[in-house]
Amino acid sequence: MELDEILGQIERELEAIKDENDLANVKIRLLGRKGLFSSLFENMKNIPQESRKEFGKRLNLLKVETEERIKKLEIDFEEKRKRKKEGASKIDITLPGKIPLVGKKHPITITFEEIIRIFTSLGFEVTEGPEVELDYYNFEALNIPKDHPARDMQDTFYIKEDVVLRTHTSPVQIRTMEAKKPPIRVIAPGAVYRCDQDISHTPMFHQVEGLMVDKNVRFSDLKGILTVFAREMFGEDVAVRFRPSYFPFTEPSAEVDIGCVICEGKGCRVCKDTGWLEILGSGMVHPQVLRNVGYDPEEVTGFAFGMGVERIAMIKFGIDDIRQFYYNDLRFLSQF
Ligand code: 2U9
Repeated sequence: MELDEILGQIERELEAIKDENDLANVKIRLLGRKGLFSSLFENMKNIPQESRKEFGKRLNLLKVETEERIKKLEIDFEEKRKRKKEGASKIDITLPGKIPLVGKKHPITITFEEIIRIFTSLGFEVTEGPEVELDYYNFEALNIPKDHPARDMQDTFYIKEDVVLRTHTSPVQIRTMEAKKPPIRVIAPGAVYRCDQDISHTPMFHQVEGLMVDKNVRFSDLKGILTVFAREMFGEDVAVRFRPSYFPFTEPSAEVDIGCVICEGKGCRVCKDTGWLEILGSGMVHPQVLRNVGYDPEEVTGFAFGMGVERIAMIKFGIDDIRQFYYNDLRFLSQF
């Protein structure tokens, strides 16, 4: 075999290599024990004496060259394999991590829980009832007359002629009294609905109402319980005052104010320069309401109160627009 022929064969073999498998086979075919170079060296004895030495020298050089080229191909394939492996599992540990969002309680939930904590610690039980309510439980039983503005289509969401979305949680207390005898000491937290919307009203809002009925429940009990509540909710040193008012279902009635938490009574925009903030309404349960549930007002008396949870939350957290609670804006909600 001529050297040129040998060179050509080697070149073709090396060129055809596509992967490490091909390379290993070519290596065996060229450099293996029974490979091309072995057989060429074996055949040297058939070469005439005068050219044998020169041919041997050339063949040796060619073998070394071939070995080097195969070695280089092996290194190339090895590196390619390494790079591929690294690329697949490469993590850039300098990138900032993804911070998971941690849920928070809604400010109305926080306020609900605080109000409930205070009244349950004073011996009140939590009761609940339907949000879609009979006209009777929402109005009639509570001594709210037929011509009262609250009963107008403009002020109440009517489902049917005698079915409404409750406008307060008072029907829960009526149902409680219908179901059991005094002593009664309950609070009724929940959603209520009124046809109304502006900076301080949303069509759905939340109330906590309370009722205590027993022998000898007096106005002083009302004052004591609600003063404790105001101090627990807004601080030991808060000023509390009871101001005469009117509700169809209580007599006498009183609204409860606290000294303005913004200006501490000096007068500001929030308290409209009065120095006071209204936090709830209250009163002695009207004798007619007691009769409506079959109680004898000569035997038992009671006091009741009602507060808007949003209003309490607005005062507590210093929020001036009630609608903020319901925009679902996390920049607002994540502050509490
Ligand atoms: C029964 C008898 C009486 C509950 C009461 C108020 C006064 C009151 C308002 C506060 C702000 C409603 O959310 S608000 O708009 N409530 O002023 N509520 S006395 O009286 C009752 C309740 C049940 C059987």
